[in-house]
Order: sequence, then structure tokens, then C-alpha cells
Amino acid sequence: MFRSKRIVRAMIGVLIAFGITACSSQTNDEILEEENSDLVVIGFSQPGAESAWRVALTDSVKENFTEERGYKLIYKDGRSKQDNQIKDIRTFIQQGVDYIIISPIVETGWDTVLSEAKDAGIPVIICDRNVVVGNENLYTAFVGSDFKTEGESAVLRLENILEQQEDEDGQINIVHIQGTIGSSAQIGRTKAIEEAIEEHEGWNIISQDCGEFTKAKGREIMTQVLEEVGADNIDVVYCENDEEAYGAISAMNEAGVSYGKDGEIKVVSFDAMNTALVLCMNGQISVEAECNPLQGPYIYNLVSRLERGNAVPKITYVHEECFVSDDLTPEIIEKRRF
Ligand code: GZL
Repeated sequence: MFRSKRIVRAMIGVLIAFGITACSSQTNDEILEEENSDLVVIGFSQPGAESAWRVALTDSVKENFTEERGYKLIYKDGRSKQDNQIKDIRTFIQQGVDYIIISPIVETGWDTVLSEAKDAGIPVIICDRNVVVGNENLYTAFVGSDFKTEGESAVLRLENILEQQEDEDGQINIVHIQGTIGSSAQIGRTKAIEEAIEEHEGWNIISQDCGEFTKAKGREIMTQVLEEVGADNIDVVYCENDEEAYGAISAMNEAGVSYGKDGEIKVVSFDAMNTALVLCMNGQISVEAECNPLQGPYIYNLVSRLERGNAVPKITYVHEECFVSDDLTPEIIEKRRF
């Protein structure tokens, strides 16, 4: 279906090859044209590299779209700014890539650039986090997580843990460290805990702050809350990814505060990277809701179907689980690829 573009690119490649011998200054686009005339060219826009999880997603996509398989992947890191991602996507459109894959830093603000890609006839696949757009036809398909369900699974496991422990005053005070505000990961995980507050009398969010999905901010926020509120008044710290949880744990260690299985404060986290799962197995992190970064194979299957001219599902959710300490053994963790 998208062969015409490649034929044009091949012809331009030949023309340029001739042209280049004449004037030997090759621009990126010319290199692109010449080198990739047969390859399917994919532009991949990531919001940044804020977490080990994000790097695992990048690697998973790179592993699947290789030249051996007939693909040329152009990866761009948005350095945690939507404007940079939009600029990167415009560069892909200019380069005349065959497909664009976007993990959008936030849900809104994509209508214009997605319309430009559509006008250029370039199918767009949204991965990991979702977009909210005026017209769903502005993108071909979404592959990623159902963040609300992730949050609900985490809350369910937390309820079980809290039911088992002695409850002096019937109050459960929660420190909530949110992810990048406006990202679908933050929106879904936040909605889940806020709905749980509605449903549980005695559950209170005593602090809610944005940790940008980073360890540094997680530590900063937890240090401040421990100083202001005091560990005795905190029952749960709900971190929207593992980096934030590592930060909160550092702050509690520095303050000499007990947490986890044998401690007062229960840590809830998202991603379930292996490092965090070891902390969960050891009882330091009480609940780990998995967010699966191995999305490369799912996206590869979609693009392969499109290349064959087949239809694809609009939404594909990746497989995810939720863990507590008793679910984990060293063998289980060793087998995991992230
Ligand atoms: C979720 C993803 C989040 C991860 C964080 O799918 O977007 O971004 O949970 C990452 O680790 O920063």
C-alpha cells in the first residue's frame, strides 16, 4: 500500500546518487533517500528517557524494527517536552517516512501535527500512553496500557494488605506522588486511587504532588512530607512509577523510617521493573503493578499487517499483572526481560 513512496524514494535515491558525485555534500534527507530506498522507514518519537522503563520501551522497539527485517528506525528523544516531540514528528513528515510511532508525553495537543501526518499519508501508531483528539481517524492504532485498570489492580492488592494489618484509628493516610501531569499514565493511575478514596471511608490523600516519574523528585517530595506530616501520620505512599518509589524509599531510609512488610508505611508502585520486584519480593515495596515496556513485538505485528494491506485493531492493550511479595521468587524475576 505504501510502496509508491518507496518507489519515489528509490528514484530520488538514484537521482541523488548521480547528483552527489557531482557535488559531494549529502544532507540527512539525501542519505535517508539513498540508503533506505528499499527499507520501510519508521520515525519513533519518545517523550524522553526519564526512567529505566522508558529505556526498556525504546530498546524493545529498536529490537523489532531492524534493517535485517527490512526497516529503518529513526529514534528521537523529546527531552521531556511536547514541543520537541511535535518538532521531531514534523521532521519525520518532511523526511517522508512510511510510518510514525509516538509515545505522547501528555494526552492533548496533538490534533494539528497528527493532521499534518494524515495529510502526508503517513499512518501514525500511538504507543504506551494515549492521546485525546477531536477525530479518532487522526491516528491508525493505539498499543499500550490500560492505566486505570493498572491502578485498580494496585488498589485491590493494597486493600487486602490493609485489611490484614492492625488498624488503630480507622484512618488510612496516603501520600500520593503523581507522574507527569496530563499523561495518560498519570491520569489513569490517579483516577484509580482517587476513586478508592471515594469508596473507602477513612482513606485520605494527605499529600498529592508531581514527581515527573523521576527518582529525584520522588525523594524530594517524600523528604518534605516526612518533615511536614511526620512518619507516624502516614500509612501508604502511592508512587506512580518505580523511579518515584526508589526516591521515596531513599527519603524514608535517610529519615530512619520503617516501611514495607514489617514497617508502618506501605509502598505502592507501578512498572514492576526487576530492580523494584526484588524490593517487592523482600517486602520493602508492598504492591507492584506491572506496566509492560515490551511493546515492540505488538507494534511490529501491527505494521506488518498494514504492510500487507490488512486492517488492524484500533486499540491493543499489552499484557500486564500486579504483584505482592508472596507472588515473587528469584526464579520468577530472573525470567523477566525488564
Ligand atoms: C507508562 C509510562 C510511564 C512509566 C514510567 O506507560 O508512560 O512513563 O510508568 C515512565 O516509568 O516514565
